[in-house]
Amino acid sequence: MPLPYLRALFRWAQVPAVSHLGLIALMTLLSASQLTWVANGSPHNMEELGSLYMREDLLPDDTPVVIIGDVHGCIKELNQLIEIITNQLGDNVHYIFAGDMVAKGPGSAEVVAKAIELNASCVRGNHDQRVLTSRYFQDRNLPIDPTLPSGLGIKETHWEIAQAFSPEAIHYLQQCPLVLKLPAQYQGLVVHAGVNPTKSLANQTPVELMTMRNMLGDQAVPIMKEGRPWFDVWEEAVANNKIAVDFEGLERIYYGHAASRRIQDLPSSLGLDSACVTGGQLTAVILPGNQLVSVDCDVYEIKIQK
Ligand SMILES: [Mn+2]
Repeated sequence: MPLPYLRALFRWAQVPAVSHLGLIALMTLLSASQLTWVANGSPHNMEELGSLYMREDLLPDDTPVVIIGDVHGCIKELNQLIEIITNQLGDNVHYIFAGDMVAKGPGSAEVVAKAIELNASCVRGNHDQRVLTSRYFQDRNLPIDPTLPSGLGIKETHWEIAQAFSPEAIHYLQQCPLVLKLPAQYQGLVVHAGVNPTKSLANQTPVELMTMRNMLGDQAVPIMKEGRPWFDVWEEAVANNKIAVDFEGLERIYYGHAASRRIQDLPSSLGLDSACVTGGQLTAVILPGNQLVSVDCDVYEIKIQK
């Protein structure tokens, strides 16, 4: 595991020094399902361990924050959106990408280059992860693992993006955590797909955070035809004071991933994926104030009705 990830892990675990004892303490903090995933050899998981946790250090307290929904390689629309925000707020803005910056649209490399140029933060989406997983296999000359979880399986497009990406672009995606805690005044966090309201923040799994759409009982599922939208369950949990202790002060969840649901602006959650790549809009929210800004998008992918 690269050293920066270890450092992030130990910072999260509040283990003061990188040591064998620290590593043991860390492993006991990981949930059983995460350990199983590691043990099964899904290789991207090892790279991801260090990114499971929040990079609070990346977020300045005194700068407006702009969270951008799923870009999916739509570089023209991203540039238009940033131009509108720059005209309104100037350059002293901290951008956060809510995941799925890459794949489907025409400009994955350009979008990541723009994020690097902006010194933007990010959370990792399932498509970003699929590119990282592809690169992992390519670097080691390994065949694709056919048992990857639903929503994280590799398609040709992820494989090709990974082959074409520079080391800098890959590194950018690698350092995107699964959860990003916002500065305290916003009382929220950013995640790609959603959170499982029945569990603590510390016990969320990478698969849930990157792929979930609904809750079926206490299970997060990546599909919409069973169960209820996870954010409905979350809203009820917040309203009834039923969230885990480590979510307190982080009640408003900003997320992407749910293109077919478009903007979902609820008291304790805001869905920002307005389906740019299939000809919808690219949307951002400005904090403080929760102002939504959108641009219309060309059609890059035809949505297949399932
Ligand atoms: Mn997604």
